[in-house]
Amino acid sequence: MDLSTIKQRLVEGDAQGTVDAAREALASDIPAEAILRDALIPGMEEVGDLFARNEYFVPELLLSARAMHTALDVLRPLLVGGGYQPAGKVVMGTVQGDLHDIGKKLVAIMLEGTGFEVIDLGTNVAPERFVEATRENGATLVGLSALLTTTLPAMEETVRAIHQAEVAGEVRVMVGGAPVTDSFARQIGADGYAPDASTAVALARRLLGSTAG
Ligand code: B12
Repeated sequence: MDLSTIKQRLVEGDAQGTVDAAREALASDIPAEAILRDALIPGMEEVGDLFARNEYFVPELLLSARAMHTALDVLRPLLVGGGYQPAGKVVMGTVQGDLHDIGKKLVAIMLEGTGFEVIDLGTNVAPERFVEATRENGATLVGLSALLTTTLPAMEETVRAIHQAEVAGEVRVMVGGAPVTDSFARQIGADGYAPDASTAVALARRLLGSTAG
């Protein structure tokens, strides 16, 4: 099974076909990381391009997103694997008003895979819920995701709420998502920005290292 078939089925929104193709690829010793990096992520990018060109609409996006989630569920245990030392507790969520969660889920999987404990609050998460969950779980890192330019203000508000809460000083905030940039992250007072899931892991390590002691 080649990677282009997996990608093609994801673009077609065929969840079962995507998972079957991914399983066949795994059985022929293609690593889970390669399936993710070289088939699923480029597939979602293509779906995004089709949407931008008005060739795909929301129902097609939903089908491909469902296929992506189903495939991620199959890959997750293989990506997580490993038996690493717990590296820290991270609260993750997509900011209020925003329902996109594929990228956030990928970041969460990569963090789990490298030994972090992740509390995933899901999508459309209010600023106070981030503050509450951080306190309840004693997390020292919060990851905020936003995919819409219209929800960037909610990201800013959430960073402010976390920094104003009593946990301020101990908790670091990292941000990401397609419309987020390094300069926007700095502008809203976030502690770090990463453009993708693997860079997010390096960032999380750096930020938690800097809060140690
Ligand atoms: C799938 C999708 C949907 C699905 C979401 C399903 C789901 N469960 O997530 C559905 C159909 C629900 C949807 C709805 C909408 N969508 Co939409 N959607 C997309 C699409 C095609 C792909 C997003 C995606 O999953 N990418 C794949 C992942 C892997 O990439 P990613 O999310 O960027 O994540 C990576 C990095 O950004 C980073 N990252 C992400 N989060 C975080 C967090 C941290 C802490 C860190 C460090 C890093 C990080 O790491 C990730 C992994 O590498 C994008 C197009 C695109 N190319 O982005 C449009 C897009 C985001 N959607 C768009 C729009 C307009 C909408 C709707 C308003 C459409 C409508 N008219 O109803 C609604 C809004 C709903 C809402 N309130 O949120 C626009 C946004 C335009 C803008 N600038 O604001 C886009 C860009 C499409 C376009 N070209 O116009 N959408």
